[in-house]
Amino acid sequence: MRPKIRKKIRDIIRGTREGKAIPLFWPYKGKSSVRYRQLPTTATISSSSSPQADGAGLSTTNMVSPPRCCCNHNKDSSDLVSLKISLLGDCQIGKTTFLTAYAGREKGLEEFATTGINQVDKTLCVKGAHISYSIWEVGGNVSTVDNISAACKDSVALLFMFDLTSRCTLNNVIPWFQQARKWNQTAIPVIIGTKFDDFVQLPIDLQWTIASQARSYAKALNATLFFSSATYNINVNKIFKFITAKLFNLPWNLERNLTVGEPTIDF
Ligand SMILES: Nc1nc2c(ncn2[C@@H]2O[C@H](COP(=O)(O)OP(=O)(O)O)[C@@H](O)[C@H]2O)c(=O)[nH]1
Ligand SMILES: [Mg+2]
Repeated sequence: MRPKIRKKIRDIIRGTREGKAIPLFWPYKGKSSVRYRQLPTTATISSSSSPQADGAGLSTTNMVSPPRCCCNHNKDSSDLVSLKISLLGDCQIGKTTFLTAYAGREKGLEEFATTGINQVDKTLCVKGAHISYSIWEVGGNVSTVDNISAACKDSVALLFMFDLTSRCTLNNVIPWFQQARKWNQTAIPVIIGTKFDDFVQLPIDLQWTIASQARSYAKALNATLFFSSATYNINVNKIFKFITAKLFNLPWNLERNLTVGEPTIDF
């Protein structure tokens, strides 16, 4: 990676981590080292069983606390709130990397290959209460109705992911959304464009085109849109913070970012 690009990624990361508005425009000039990718499209998903609606009716007025733990771990688990969140999208778009960046260790790959579902738990403390996220990843290349329904049922949020450097994965957000909604009509929908670090190296007009399409999809599906990079930890924690704040009606404002060359946040 060129030193200039590395520096700009560092600037973005610094700005994003500190939660500041990023004062930088990213007019990437010169020849791009990143090519727009053609990834294999998702295996066709056939639907046969009858869908069920599901959701969660949670509300509280606490504020999301900083990552530092504030809980009494000797307490029993009666104050534990479990939240199931599902990641859906084509294969090779960065779901496992995103999951691992947020929650750490993943289950054995062998198990994932067999079941087509990767599930990781992460417990947070919010003002003394334990919140346990159970995050489910549906593997794009081995998706069956059974594992899509298993992941989507009871989820409080559905994260539809695509690779910002692969247009077909963005197009496939629509069929993923349609499949998931058969099993869960109430979960918070979030669209996540992954690999933002690669995306910002594409020509600016291409970035603009992809960002516009992603924003139209998000609007049409009534979803919140985030561009993220798991590799550089851009907008990973923020997505889970957004979901938590929305579920519990917490006083936390998400800032919209529509500047081309910066990690988009739109709602
Ligand atoms: N540049 C870049 N590559 C990424 C990022 N996230 C994942 N990748 C790469 O994308 C490929 C597929 O990632 P993986 O998490 O296995 O995708 P999955 O099949 O959707 O779970 C791997 O080579 C990752 O290293 C990212 O944020 N930036
Ligand atoms: Mg994976």
